[in-house]
Amino acid sequence: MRLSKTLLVIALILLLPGVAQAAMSSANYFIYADSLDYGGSESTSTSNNVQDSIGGEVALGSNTSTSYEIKAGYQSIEIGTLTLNLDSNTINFGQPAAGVVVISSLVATIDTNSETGYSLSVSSVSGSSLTAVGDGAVDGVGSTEEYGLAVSGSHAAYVTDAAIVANLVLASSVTIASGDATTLTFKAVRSANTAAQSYSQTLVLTAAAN
Ligand SMILES: [Ca+2]
Repeated sequence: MRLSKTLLVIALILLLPGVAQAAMSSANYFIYADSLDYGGSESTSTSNNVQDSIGGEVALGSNTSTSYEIKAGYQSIEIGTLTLNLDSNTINFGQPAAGVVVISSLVATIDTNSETGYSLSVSSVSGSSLTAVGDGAVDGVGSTEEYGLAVSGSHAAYVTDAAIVANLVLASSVTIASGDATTLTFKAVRSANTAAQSYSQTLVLTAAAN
């Protein structure tokens, strides 16, 4: 009888951390890692900052294989970050003359600690525009109107002038990115037959970790 009670207590101790450990969020907060401990604190000096915990966690630290890395325990967890910065969010071609290719660029810069990199893409397109380029070059050859987007940079996804459509991938990387800049060059040329009106297009750009 005494043995049975002892086993029950041990089982509860092992199960409790599992119940308490999970990412939690509300409208205002996101706690990505937590631990049920009975001690610990943050200690600082002029040179160091140490966060320690006592109890509640076992088998901590980093374990790796050729395909995976596990950072066990909330002290080891590093939440991933990804930032996308645009140096401009507006492109304006003005009123181009017929047959003259007009261009305007912006730079998208990405930082991420994702070890599998990122992908930058056009997630949605709305509004009106000139006829989308279909031959890979916005040059007005053949007196056609054309509109498209070129990309350049170390991780640019293509080398032609592309039609701007949803899910168009602009740049991608398979490694950690630091200040990874991709220049987006919008190009347009109207023909003498292009209908005179105001064209306005809205793009949503999305950067996501791979
Ligand atoms: Ca062309």
